[in-house]
Amino acid sequence: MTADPAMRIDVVTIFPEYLDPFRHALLGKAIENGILQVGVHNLRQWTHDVHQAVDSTPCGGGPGMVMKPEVWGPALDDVAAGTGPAAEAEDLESATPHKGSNAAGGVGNKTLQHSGEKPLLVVPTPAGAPFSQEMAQRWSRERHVVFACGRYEGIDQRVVEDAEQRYRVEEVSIGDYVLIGGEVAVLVMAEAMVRLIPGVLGNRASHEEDSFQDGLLEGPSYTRPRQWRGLEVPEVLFSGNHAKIEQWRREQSLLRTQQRRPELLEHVELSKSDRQVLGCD
Ligand code: 6GU
Repeated sequence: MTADPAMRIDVVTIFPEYLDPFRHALLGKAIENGILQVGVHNLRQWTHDVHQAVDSTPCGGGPGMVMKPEVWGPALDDVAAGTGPAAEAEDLESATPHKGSNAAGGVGNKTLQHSGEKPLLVVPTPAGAPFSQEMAQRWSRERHVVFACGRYEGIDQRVVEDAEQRYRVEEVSIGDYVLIGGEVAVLVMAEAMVRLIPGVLGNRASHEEDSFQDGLLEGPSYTRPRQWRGLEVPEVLFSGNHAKIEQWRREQSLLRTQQRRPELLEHVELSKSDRQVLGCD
């Protein structure tokens, strides 16, 4: 037996192989260390017909196809409860398993049903609320997160409405452009969320200075050599004066934000010296 992971993620999709990147790098490491459990489920397991149809023509006409409620409903019921095909699914293993933390495999989500709290259901859609660092922060404290990947023109809206009985539901977009399906958006959101779980990033302080954590973009970074292809590392970084270095980094952050994302400055508390840097006194 291994200790309960900090978080379990389940993904329901018609393209399970799209989620393979979960097994690599940071996410794979979190799985290997027993912090994270991931189940990926093929939606077609919940179809009833020989063609395994998951979609149908839209009511009222129009282009594209809409994903069927009779398939999604039972799929989300089973994933919430850890029953049916969802109970049989093998958990994802890291691409580089060697510590054996997940080697038993297939443990499923049976321990989750006693936690009392409804799991979080995230439905990726370009019509969703904008995904943000604040959301990633909030989700990183969840015990069970389920992602429902729609394709085509989306999922019958009644599925989302009905899921409220078993889940807390959020429809979320990762930006103002249209993807073919939610799978890549799930990878984006999961990575942003999982890296914030304590113990996933080696350096605990390292996300306190992230872009967006203080509402500003991060400034430039440098490493040795001090001179490279005729370009110098800014002098101040070798001064040994930490207060001066911090002040310089703040200036760089402010100036870069003003240039690239000026709208972000409206939500940041600016000191007198910040306003001087920005030339708005
Ligand atoms: Cl979350 N899903 C899809 N299909 N397209 C998107 C998106 C999500 N966010 C932006 N475009």
